[in-house]
Amino acid sequence: MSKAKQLRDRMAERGLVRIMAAHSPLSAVLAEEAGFDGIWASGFELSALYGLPDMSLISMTQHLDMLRAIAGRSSLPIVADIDTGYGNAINVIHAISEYERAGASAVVIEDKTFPKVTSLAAGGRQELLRVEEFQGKINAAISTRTDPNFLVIARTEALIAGLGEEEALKRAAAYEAAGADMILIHSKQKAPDEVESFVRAWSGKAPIVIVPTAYPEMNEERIKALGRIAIVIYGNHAIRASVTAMKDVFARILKDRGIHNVNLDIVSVEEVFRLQRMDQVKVDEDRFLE
Ligand code: SPV
Ligand code: MG
Repeated sequence: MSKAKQLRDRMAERGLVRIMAAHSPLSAVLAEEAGFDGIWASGFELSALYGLPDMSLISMTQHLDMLRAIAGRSSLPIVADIDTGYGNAINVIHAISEYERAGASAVVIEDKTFPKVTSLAAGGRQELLRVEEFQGKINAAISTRTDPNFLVIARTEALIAGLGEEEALKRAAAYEAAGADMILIHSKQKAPDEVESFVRAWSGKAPIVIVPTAYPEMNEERIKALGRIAIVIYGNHAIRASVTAMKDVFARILKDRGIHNVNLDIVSVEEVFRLQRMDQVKVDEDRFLE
C-alpha cells in the first residue's frame, strides 16, 4: 500500500492526523518514535537549518535532497511544503513528478506569488496570485500525479494577506473546484477565532488542514470539536525545540567552564548510536567482515 493511501486511511480512521515538522532525517526519526502520523517537510525549518529566512531562497533541489534523505530513514508519510510550486504551472508539473518520485505522499502549494515571503512575519509583503492562475497550478498538480492517492493540498494565504474571510472562502472554493483534495487555511492571528470562523463557514467538501503555530491554544480537543479539520501540522516545533536545547546547553558549557554538568542532562552518545542504527552495523560487521 502506498504511504499516500496510508495517510488517507489514517484520516478516515482517526478523523484527525497529527503531522510534525522535520528539517532532517534525525528529526523525522524522532517524530516517528514519538508517535506522529506523518512528517511535514517544512520550508521554514529547512531554511532555518541553513540559517536563512524562509523567502524562496532554498532551492527545490535542496528541499528534495532533504526529503529523499528523510524518506530513507522514516517510514511515515511525508507532506511536502512546496511553497508556491517554484514558479508557474509548468514549474508545478516538474515539481510534482520530482516530489512524488522523491517519496512525498502529499504536497501543500500556496497561492502567493514567487518569491514568497514567510507567512508569520509581522508586516510581511504578502501578494496573492490571481485565482485563475492558481487554479491552473492545482490542475497541473492533479494532472501530473501518478498515484491517485497522492494528496494535493491547496493553501490559501488570504487571511495572512489581510484580505478577510470572504476572499479566503472564495479562493478555497475555487481551488476545490480546480481539483484540490484538501484546503489549508493559514492565519497569523494570535487567537483561533479567524480560523474557527473560516472552518464554520466552509461549505465545501474538501477537508481542512491547519497550522496552529500563531494560535497555540487551538489544541486537538478544540480542533476535533470544531470538525472538518483532518490534518493538524505542527509547523516549526522541531527546529524551535532544537534552538531552545542548543542555546541552553551552549550557554551552560561556557558558564560551567566545561561539560561536566550538561553531560547529565543531554542524551548519551549511546542514544545517538541507537538513532544512527549502529546495532545494525555490528550485525553486518559480524556477518560480512572477514
Ligand atoms: C512552513 O513550516 O514552512 C510553513 C508553515 O509553511 S509557516 O511557516 O507557518 O508558514
Ligand atoms: Mg512553508
